[in-house]
Amino acid sequence: MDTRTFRARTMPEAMAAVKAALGNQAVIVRAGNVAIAGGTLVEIKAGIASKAGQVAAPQPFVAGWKRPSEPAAAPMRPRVAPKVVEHPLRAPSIAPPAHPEPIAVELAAIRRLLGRTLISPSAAVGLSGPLGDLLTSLIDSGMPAIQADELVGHVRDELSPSELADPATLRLAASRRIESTFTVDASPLSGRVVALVGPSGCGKTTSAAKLAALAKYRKGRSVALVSCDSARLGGTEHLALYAAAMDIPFATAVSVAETHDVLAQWADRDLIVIDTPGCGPRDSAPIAHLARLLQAASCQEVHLVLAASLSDWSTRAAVRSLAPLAPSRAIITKLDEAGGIGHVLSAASSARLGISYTCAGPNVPDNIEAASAARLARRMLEPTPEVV
Ligand SMILES: Nc1nc2c(ncn2[C@@H]2O[C@H](COP(=O)(O)OP(=O)(O)OP(=O)(O)O)[C@@H](O)[C@H]2O)c(=O)[nH]1
Ligand SMILES: [Mg+2]
Repeated sequence: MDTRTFRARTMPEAMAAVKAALGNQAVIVRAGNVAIAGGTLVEIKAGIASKAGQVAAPQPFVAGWKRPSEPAAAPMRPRVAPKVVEHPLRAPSIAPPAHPEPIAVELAAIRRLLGRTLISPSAAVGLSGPLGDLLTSLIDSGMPAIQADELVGHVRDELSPSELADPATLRLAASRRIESTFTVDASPLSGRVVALVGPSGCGKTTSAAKLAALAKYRKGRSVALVSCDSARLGGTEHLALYAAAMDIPFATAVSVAETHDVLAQWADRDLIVIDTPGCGPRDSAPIAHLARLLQAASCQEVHLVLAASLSDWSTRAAVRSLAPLAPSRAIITKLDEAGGIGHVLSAASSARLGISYTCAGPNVPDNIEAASAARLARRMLEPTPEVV
């Protein structure tokens, strides 16, 4: 039952340490983050699945070698089921935890992991073989380890041994399962006024220009562009240049009054795309101001723009801090610059945001596509390029 604990800065590093120490038969019992002074580390508890399916502490193995203190093997006796003793005490009443949901979810996940490795020996997923490869590649792609383990468990339960041995069938089943971990909402823009919000540098302005171009050139709609980005030098000029190049009317609106005026002036336009300043996780006052502007604009759709190249922490922080702007969908940008995309799919999913568009390059209007669940799942299964 003993396990070893491995800590590293990232999940791939921790997985590499597990694999180096325990080899391909390693079974992950638990994975998560631990707080240390000055930050967090990824922590994995792992052991080796013995034939009986138990997670055993790694032992030095030399053929014919026996521990000096080991007693001589006892004669075989039939195994007797352990006696179950009813506990005489009543269960103590425990105050509800401060955050019941995450703890309950975490406990359920740990129970499932332990159940799989200890109770159901045949179900243990080690790090070797096609299922092990699938688990490793999902974790490398940024999927949270517990979610990846659960997904691999579902695939294993769903397929027969011969199907598991067929790479194409395994890939198809994995792909379908991956698709069920996030939502795509690629329906056409439903609102007349659409705003793009997100952390700085994630591609809001470029995506606003791309959406305007799609509406004007592919759908023949009358479009206007608005910038609320007065926060920094050149904030509005970037979008103004795109607007001029595409012959689309453009205006700046940085106060509630200006926003009312601009929107009244363009009451006849089919689509108004609003670009906004980048907001960080500590920008609660600018976010509150932006919320007032979007309300003044009667904005019907807010898309949260998330660059896939952003770190897991920054992505989750953006999702949380920009929640007051009530985004309903997410645009994922910079797929061309990112390694794994699992963290951004998981963040969008936990905020219940359907993915509307994906962007894989800076070119306007080319590098934008309506999101496709199958394409994103395929991307999750692609090997993440090594950085040397
Ligand atoms: N490779 C790549 N670059 C992109 C993509 N989208 C935008 N960019 C580039 O990323 C940089 C930032 O894009 P912007 O559109 O200015 O980002 P923003 O969110 O408006 O930035 P701020 O207004 O500063 O918060 C620019 O150099 C864009 O050309 C993409 O999908 N892939
Ligand atoms: Mg911008």
